Amino acid sequence: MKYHDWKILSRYPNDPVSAVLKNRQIKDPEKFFFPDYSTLPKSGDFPGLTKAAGIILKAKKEKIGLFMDYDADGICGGAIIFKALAELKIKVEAYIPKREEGYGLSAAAVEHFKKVGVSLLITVDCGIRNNKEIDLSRQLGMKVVIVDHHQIGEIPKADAIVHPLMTKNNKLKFRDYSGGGVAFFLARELLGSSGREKWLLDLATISSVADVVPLKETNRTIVKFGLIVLKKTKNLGLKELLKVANLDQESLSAYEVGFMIAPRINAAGRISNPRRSFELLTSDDPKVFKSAARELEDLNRERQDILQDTQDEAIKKVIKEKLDRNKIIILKGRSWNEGIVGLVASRIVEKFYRPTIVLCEKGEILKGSARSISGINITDLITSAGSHLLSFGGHAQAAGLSLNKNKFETFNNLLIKHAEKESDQLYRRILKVDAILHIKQIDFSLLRNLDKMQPFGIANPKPVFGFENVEIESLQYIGKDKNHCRFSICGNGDKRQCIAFRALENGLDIKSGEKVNVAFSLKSSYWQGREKIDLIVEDVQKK
Ligand SMILES: [Mn+2]
Repeated sequence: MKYHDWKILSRYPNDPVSAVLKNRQIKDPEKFFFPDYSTLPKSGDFPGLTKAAGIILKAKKEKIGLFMDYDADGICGGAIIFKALAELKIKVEAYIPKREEGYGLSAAAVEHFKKVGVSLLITVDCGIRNNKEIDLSRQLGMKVVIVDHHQIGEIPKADAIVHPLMTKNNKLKFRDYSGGGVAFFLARELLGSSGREKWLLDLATISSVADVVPLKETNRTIVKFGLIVLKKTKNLGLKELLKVANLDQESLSAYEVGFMIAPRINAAGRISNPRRSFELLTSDDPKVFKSAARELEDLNRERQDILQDTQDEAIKKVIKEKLDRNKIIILKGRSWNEGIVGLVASRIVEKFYRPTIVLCEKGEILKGSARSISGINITDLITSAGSHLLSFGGHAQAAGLSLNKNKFETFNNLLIKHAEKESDQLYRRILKVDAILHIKQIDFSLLRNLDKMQPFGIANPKPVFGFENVEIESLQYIGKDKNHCRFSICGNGDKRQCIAFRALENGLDIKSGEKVNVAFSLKSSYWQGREKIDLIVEDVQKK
């Protein structure tokens, strides 16, 4: 299938769960299984928190403006602040920029706030790099509070900055929060740690999962409790969204948040107006949130169609022009959608396992997104050709960039040359297998114990186990296109059911009677009213 090799972390442990915990360097399993809400950072330990809350509460009779990023993290973060202030009967003027307005606070937005009489401006999930716009706001007589989590450059001259990476008065042990996570702490402060803030953990959870921050330490606490809140959310729009999306509220996990809920909230910002997502999450008017939920459902479907078409076109292009012979794939398309190119880049990385940049044309300018593979810092690579770019920024695994069309050839050639220096070893896709087990070790008790490790996601992936030298039996292709493969695996008189999704696409080539090694994760499902265990196949190695 798609992995070059496995990295086996343990063999035949008596207790598979202990083996997984050890692999992840989790030293105190009880603390990990049962996070304690009271271990969230105290007000005084979080930079800027008390000062920002003081400024906001003092301005409660004035007009307060709220600006946020247009993605799921920013919008949920903005909604958290909006709702916390609504609890205190404080109304705010919200401005959600469209993607075309560019990332972060803009002069146009600042002027809008001034025009409508705002005297205090709060930025959420952006602002820390907007020194110029912050200066402008202050020149126009507005106070500014920044609530952000992005990399800090020169510190802007705001009245208060709530940011986990500030060095002054920072007593945080863990600092890798999402923008919405940071907003949650400000909401808690505004509400006087009354406990009311807990109802906002549903939004903080969507932010954390959508922004792919590591689900460990206090982020794990936020998401673990946030999922409980989400299952009984008081957020009417969110409830409606779950209903329209046909999601079972009782069985929500981080997976549904990341792959079903966040994409719908993001869909508006990608191909339409992100204000609709904000309205969904903040309105108590059934007319508003019902139509917003419906619209997001439609936009998400449209987004999926556009993505599929663009992705097909991009993959064809890679194959036809043999772009995957290079150590970086750079693609451009004239009619590609700006809000989609990042998703396309992710799919290309997934398929060809190479760092990838996907650009779309906007007049004389190319704009795009980059995604990378483990071990290659894409922002460093892009920076190595930075003199040919109009703008760029990002982190190790993802970046955004823009350049003049006439610079494309130079940029393209330079980056391909620089990527050549990356070690071949990094281009081998390695599957981490937590433990090789005996077939009989897979049972309901293991499944229950693994469940305590939820929520799974970044930095706490679903455990993967393996069997060695087992035999395939009763293999059949299932599904509409006969693309999925179901088979039994047996050895030493034991037998378990496996399913390999998209088996044909992934190049799975096995027959009944063959001896193989198989790597899998576990899932329970119900069939004819009875619970059973499925082994979801991650990879198969032929003997
Ligand atoms: Mn963010």
